[in-house]
Amino acid sequence: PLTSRPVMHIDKHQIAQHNQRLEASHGRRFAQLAEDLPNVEKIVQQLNDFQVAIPSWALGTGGTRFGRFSGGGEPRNLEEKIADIGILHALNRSSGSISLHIPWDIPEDYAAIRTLAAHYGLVFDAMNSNTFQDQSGQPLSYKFGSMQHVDRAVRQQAIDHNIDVIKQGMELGSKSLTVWLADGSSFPGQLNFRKAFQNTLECLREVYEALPDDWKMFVEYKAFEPNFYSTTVGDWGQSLLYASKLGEKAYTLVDLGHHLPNANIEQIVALLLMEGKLGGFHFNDSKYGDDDLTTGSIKPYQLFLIFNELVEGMDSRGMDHTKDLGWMIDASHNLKDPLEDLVQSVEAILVAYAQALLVDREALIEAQASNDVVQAQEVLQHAFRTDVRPLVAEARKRAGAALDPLALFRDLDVRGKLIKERGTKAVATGL
Ligand code: PSV
Ligand code: MN
Ligand code: MN
Repeated sequence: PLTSRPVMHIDKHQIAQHNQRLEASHGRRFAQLAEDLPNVEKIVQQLNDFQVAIPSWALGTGGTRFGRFSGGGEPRNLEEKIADIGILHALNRSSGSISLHIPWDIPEDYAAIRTLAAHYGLVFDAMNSNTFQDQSGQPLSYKFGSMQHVDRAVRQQAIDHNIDVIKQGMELGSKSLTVWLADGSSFPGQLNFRKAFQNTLECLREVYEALPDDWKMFVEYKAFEPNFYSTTVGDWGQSLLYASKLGEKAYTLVDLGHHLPNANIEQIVALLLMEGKLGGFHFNDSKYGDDDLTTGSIKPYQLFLIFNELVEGMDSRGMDHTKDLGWMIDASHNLKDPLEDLVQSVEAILVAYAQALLVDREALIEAQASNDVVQAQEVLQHAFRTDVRPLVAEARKRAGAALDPLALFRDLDVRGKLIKERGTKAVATGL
């Protein structure tokens, strides 16, 4: 039984009523699109099956280190974060899992947390460890790094934390650990690069040893920030080095915001897939750096090109789109309602995925084989310029979700009700 049942929830009847109102216009748009597509049923099914994990830290207003402007009604604890993702999942049926960050999230009663998540149809995606901040009561500081640290005792503390996170994840039914390290240096000469790498590798090895057989470890890279001269897992090459040396349960995780400007992320994705070392994604978008803006809000064509490589690469390796890679959002904002923003992010991901599924593979192969550059571009852009939103909406409808989740969120005044329940001053824990 649930210990606390939130007041705000969305039920089947509200969704059915909403869908009924939109059915006529949706039906027309879908039928028109379906007429031109040979494999529409398969695509709708693939969209239906696709799930994107929601990070627990995206449910509050974050975004900048200069200030925070809460909109009110933010989740005050893990239970309320799960309830928020429950709302999101009820609206779109594509957000069926939550990714926790330890110790921002502190599960006290694992069984109760699992029951609560199951109540909303949610499971636990990757667990995230945190050795980039000092926590209260922690004996040693991470000021000069964690796994790269010159002091073995600091390194041990980071190892112990990661192993503890694995144990917590096992209690919750998670199957993966994401390690993102802020380790690096801000000034030339500060660090011996090779020693920093070796120390980090040694620590990761110890954590890897503690990983259950059916778990994966994701090594996330990031070019800069908080360190601005070097980062010890700074790019996909370094991440791939660690993952290769660690073993078959270790993979590279691509966060879209973690590259130097203009990096060709789709090419990185293609090669990691080829090597069987792509583990998963953190979706977001950026103009400058690790901006963590809404996925698809700045470079939708890049997002489509990434999905194009994913679909092509996964299909050629016989991989299952729904479970062989970890799909997660990693974003945090200052301006938008966090739940509305997540509705937009998930929609953008599904739109890019649908467009990639539309690509005429045979025509593309033919164009490539004959060096027909113009035709290759035509093939890709034909898919990208197709308005696939009716496909995504149809998949939602068939899953029992809302045809227009954002409109329903607003019609039901979800945020207003959350504010009533939690107050205007409620601020989520996290960054
Ligand atoms: C670091 O910028 C990062 O992308 C990592 O995934 C962290 O876990 C997350 O952001 C924290 O906000
Ligand atoms: Mn990330
Ligand atoms: Mn990031």
